[in-house]
Amino acid sequence: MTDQLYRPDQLPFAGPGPTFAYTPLVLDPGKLGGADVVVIGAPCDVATSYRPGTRFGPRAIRDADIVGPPAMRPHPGRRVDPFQVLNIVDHGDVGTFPGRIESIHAQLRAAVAATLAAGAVPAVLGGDHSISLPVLEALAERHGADGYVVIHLDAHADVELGIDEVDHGNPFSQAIQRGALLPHHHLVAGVRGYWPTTSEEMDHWGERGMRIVLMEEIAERGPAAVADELIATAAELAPRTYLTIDIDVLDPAFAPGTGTPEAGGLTSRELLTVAGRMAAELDLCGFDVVEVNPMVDPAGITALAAHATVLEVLAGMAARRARRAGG
Ligand SMILES: [Mn+2]
Repeated sequence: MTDQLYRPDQLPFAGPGPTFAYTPLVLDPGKLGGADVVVIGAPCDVATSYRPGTRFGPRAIRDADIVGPPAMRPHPGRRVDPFQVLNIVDHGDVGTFPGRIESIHAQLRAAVAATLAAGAVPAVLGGDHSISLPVLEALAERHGADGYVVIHLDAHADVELGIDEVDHGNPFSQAIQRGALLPHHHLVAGVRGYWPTTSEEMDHWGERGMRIVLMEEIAERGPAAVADELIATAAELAPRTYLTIDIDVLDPAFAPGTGTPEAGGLTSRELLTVAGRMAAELDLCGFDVVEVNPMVDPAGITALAAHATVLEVLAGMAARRARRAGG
């Protein structure tokens, strides 16, 4: 047993680079059958408005693992190991020459479609937030726009108006415009700061039923009460939920490594609790963690938070699965 601890192929800091939590690498989309969760990296930053570098995000999130193989990460609170309960594989990264956003999006949409066709849930590692658009398109194609809800944790609502081209500030208004998302199925929480989510946008989308929870409201009511509301609303609106987490929903104290940081956000602890609950209490049809930018991430703090968030969501999903299997 002692020897096994020191096997060089089981060290978290050595070797050719890890898959997510050292799960099996399955590059062939035709071989995803039997998987419950498929991790897909989307190393894209061409849609970024301010500090670029999220093309290095998926690698940084995978590298933030401190345990090493095998894929075994028991959650101490939930008493469940997601890697035992769920068959989780890593599909590698989609990608092409960095400037070609349409090609990157097309590849991601195909990878998500293959994942859904295999009956699995995509876990997408970003990448700038534009990558949520092809994911939502694949989800709508599979489940219908009325078949899912988006819970969106972010400092920004990402619903710009009047911009035809896709960028990381409009994946959700683009998805609505393309018929892939219903406006009242878009529940955003954590919005703050001065990167414009304008009053005009707030009014426009508010009139169409979009729920935009400002960070101020989370601070007043508490994250648990807001999570209760979002979970209840999502469950009422559709049978499944897509959870999209822009790491900048965290305060820059916890996530400085991101393109457009905004002071006054959630703590890592609050995000872990809220995201884990959403995974445990709703049927997730997929999730993403985006906007991790290791180029401006001292000590890898942000990647660490993103990695922990992914694990927490997986543990929540596993707890739900285990509870249901147990009756
Ligand atoms: Mn954001």
